[in-house]
Amino acid sequence: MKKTLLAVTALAVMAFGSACGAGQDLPGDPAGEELVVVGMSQVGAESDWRVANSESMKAVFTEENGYRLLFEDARQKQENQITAIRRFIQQQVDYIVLMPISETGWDSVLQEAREAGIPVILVDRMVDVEDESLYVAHIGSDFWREGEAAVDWIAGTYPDRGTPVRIVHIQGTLGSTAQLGRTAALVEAAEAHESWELLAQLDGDFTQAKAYEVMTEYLERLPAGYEIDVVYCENDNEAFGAIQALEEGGYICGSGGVDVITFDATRNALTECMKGRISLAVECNPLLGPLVEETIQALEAGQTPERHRYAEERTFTPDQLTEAFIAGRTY
Ligand code: GZL
Ligand code: ZN
Repeated sequence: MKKTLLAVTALAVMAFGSACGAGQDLPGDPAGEELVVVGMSQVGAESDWRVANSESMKAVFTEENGYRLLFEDARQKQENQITAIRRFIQQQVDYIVLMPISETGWDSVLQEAREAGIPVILVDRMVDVEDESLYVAHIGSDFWREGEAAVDWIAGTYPDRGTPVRIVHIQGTLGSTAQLGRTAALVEAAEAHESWELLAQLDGDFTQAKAYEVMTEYLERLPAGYEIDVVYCENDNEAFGAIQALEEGGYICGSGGVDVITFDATRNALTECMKGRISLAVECNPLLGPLVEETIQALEAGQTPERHRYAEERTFTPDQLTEAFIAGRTY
């Protein structure tokens, strides 16, 4: 009902000029509505991390806090994100918040947003655009640094003593900043340690189902009992799928067996880590809603926000985890 009313209002206002000036607010809003209208394009709901990220946004951008949030789930398709951004432009939202699924393919739609005078804020992953002024700020993670933490752990756990360190690499959504950074750290480290052998690079697309499928297929091609030292999973949901495939293939996951490494460190992964089936969980903080709001508040106040802000992140090993600690985590 609201949308239809809005559409009718928008048409009426277009005929008589917008009620609150271009790019200020939804056209035709009743005078005095001070809600800041945020059009938000989310990647999807592919992982526990993504669900926590969406919840963090919805908890902040509420009417009580002074916002009208238009939230669109792109179901893992870039074209759905581009369609959503064009809809936000037509609705003349005040801000566009984009969690870009991949780095490329954004130049033209972000130019349309700029021509409409709507600031774009990037969250989580990055975009690779010719003109960096197409977005005003980025809040997310340093994925390279996350990968560095993981490969430092491998180097510490497998000191170079001439025997091969056999690593299976399960990548996240190809072309996403999270995949690019976490992959680059591993590939560079594997080149620096001649005893490391990257046995395979599999595309797990950040989902449990895909990781289970590609890991199962890979294990079927391996000689029975072939030694695997590390499985480097670029997010928790991939780790869950890989562990299931490994255990079905007769492997033991954990120290003395296959060392599974994961990124995100959501509660479920921390529980598996506490039990020892995951050897290292690298945190990737999804709770970015408050940081995004700080950026919008700065823009509302006519200030220039920090261009890049990174979430605080750490790593976890089994000895550091207790049920109480995990229960106290918010995601
Ligand atoms: C990382 C984020 C990644 C998570 C995955 O910031 O882009 O996407 O690591 C999610 O769980 O699918
Ligand atoms: Zn991160």
